[in-house]
Amino acid sequence: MKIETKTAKKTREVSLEKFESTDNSDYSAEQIEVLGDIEAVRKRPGMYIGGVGVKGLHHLLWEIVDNSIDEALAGYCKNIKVTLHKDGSASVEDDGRGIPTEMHEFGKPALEVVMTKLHAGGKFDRKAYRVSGGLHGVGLSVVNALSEWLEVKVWRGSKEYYQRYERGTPVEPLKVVGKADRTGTYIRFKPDEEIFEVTEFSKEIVSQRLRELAYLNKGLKLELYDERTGEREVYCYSDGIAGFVKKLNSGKKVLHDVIYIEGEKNGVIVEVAIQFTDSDVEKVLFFANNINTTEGGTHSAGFRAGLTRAINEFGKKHLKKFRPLSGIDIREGLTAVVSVKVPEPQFEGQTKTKLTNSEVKTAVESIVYSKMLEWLEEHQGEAMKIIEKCLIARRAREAAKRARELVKKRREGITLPGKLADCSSKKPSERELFIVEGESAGGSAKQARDRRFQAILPIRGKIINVEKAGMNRAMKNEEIRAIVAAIGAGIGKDFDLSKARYRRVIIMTDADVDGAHIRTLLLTFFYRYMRQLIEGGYLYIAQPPLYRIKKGKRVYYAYSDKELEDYLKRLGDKVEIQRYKGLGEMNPEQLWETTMNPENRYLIQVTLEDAKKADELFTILMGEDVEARRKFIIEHSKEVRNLDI
Ligand code: 0RA
Repeated sequence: MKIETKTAKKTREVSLEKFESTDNSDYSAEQIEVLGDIEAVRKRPGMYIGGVGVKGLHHLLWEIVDNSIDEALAGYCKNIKVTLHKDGSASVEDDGRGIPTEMHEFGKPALEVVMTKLHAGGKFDRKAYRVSGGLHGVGLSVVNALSEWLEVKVWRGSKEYYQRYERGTPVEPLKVVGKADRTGTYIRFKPDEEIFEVTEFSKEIVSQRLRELAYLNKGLKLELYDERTGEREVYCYSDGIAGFVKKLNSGKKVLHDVIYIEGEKNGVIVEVAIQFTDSDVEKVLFFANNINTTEGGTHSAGFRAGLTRAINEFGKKHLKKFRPLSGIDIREGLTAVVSVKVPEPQFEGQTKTKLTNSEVKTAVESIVYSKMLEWLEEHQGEAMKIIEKCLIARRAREAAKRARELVKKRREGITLPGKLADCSSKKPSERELFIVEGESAGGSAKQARDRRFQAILPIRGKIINVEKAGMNRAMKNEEIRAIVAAIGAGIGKDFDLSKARYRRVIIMTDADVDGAHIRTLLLTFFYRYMRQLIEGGYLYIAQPPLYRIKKGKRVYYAYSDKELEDYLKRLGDKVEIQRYKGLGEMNPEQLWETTMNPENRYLIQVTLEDAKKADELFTILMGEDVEARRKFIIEHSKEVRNLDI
């Protein structure tokens, strides 16, 4: 079919002028309203078609195609042909009833009203399953207003009609141009370059949507002819959405033939195609009145509820000790298309693609439940395969969950250890943790500390040798667990310094062999499992004084033998010297003054090298020769003491 195109008026002003120049006496309120409609659409196209880019451009085409589809849904149209023309226009031809041409309002044919008035409908409004509001269904007048020109042909009542519009306004009245032995509508339009940023139709976008529409409307033949390239494609699927699911699953291992379910309830037409695969992905597409409702809605809720109920009902009836499955496990490996046709659909959500009609949930749920259960009963072998797949999915999910929980529990060390005396400050930057050997020293430290920013964690006796134990066994050790929990930043690969609850972690042990041993064990542990703590400069060793020197009423503390010598030289004789062997020999005030008070104390910041040395030395320490070990510890303990004071 070929329609002669006349030269279009270049600007809107010109075409309006032409309209205004017609006889003023005929200038009715109705005409003013129509002009206002066209102007409104051209002023704010985005309001009607969402934008003036690729999407908005194609929206024009979908508006017409949707109208033809409506004819198909009403049962009058079997073929729709879309052509993308060389001149940038597009046309849609269908074999529906044809747009009504009889006189309508204000002495105008219905066709002209439909083409020029926003939300025109009136007595010609085809209510059945129209997509109203939101994205679609804005009306042909919007397409017309945004087209440089539009031509329409209607075959109806054995006649062929023709009319042409430019930028929404008719350039001539509707005319009978011939006889017809068919019915239908042909609309060809050229998107206005004054309006659209993009004016070239995309073959890919058009063909994809037409194919989708063919799947969604079984038996309907949709043809695409791209005149620009000469390509022609025809889409027609006698098995509708069942074919859609088959295509989605091509290449996958499927557990059974596609299950096709259809039904109608409360005016809602429900169609569902289901096929389970052995994969672990769920792919379910939802459509309402041919719109892909990506945000789901009442149809998706109904589908899930109905499917879950059917499978659980079947499982309960046929399996001993059956524990009801959750929807998540049922839907693993599921491919499905759910398509509903709703008389007055309501859409909400970010992109207006969420269906909210509540009657749809009930309809979908009850149809899917009863028909699915029926299918399962009639195909028990395949039904068992499906149930088995669900049980495997559940087992895998529960195992993964347990594993995750275990890791999490370990990382968090459950809760803060009971023997931790935490500090009150909430600022990690000023918080410090003293790891103190022995209950009695721990007790003194608790009394001595400044509880605002100093926390005390007493640890008992020998902690486990992590060098030998490995992380899992190390984590079973109560002292290690307490340390991990108190620091709160995890352990090993999971360690996250940014989560550390303290800015300084201070090892405070006695100045004897046992103290040195524990310090070395701790250094080894931190080196192996919290290396970032050392690299970040968070780990310290406290230095209690070695000697207390008293002359008269004055007291001095020496932290090394050299310091003691210096004091003795300075103070002369008549001095009392006390050698500290353990933290327990100091009262809380002395411990505060000498070791914990930031004003007076000496702290050694542990470097990675120190810790590495401790780690290496430890391997030797663990030998069988007790005497060698003893000697070694004493030497090593000196090394640590002399690190940097
Ligand atoms: C209004 C009423 C009727 C059909 C149509 C519009 C109609 C519109 C388009 C747009 C493209 N193709 C179309 N086909 C039909 C119902 C007419 C009747 O009752 O006879």
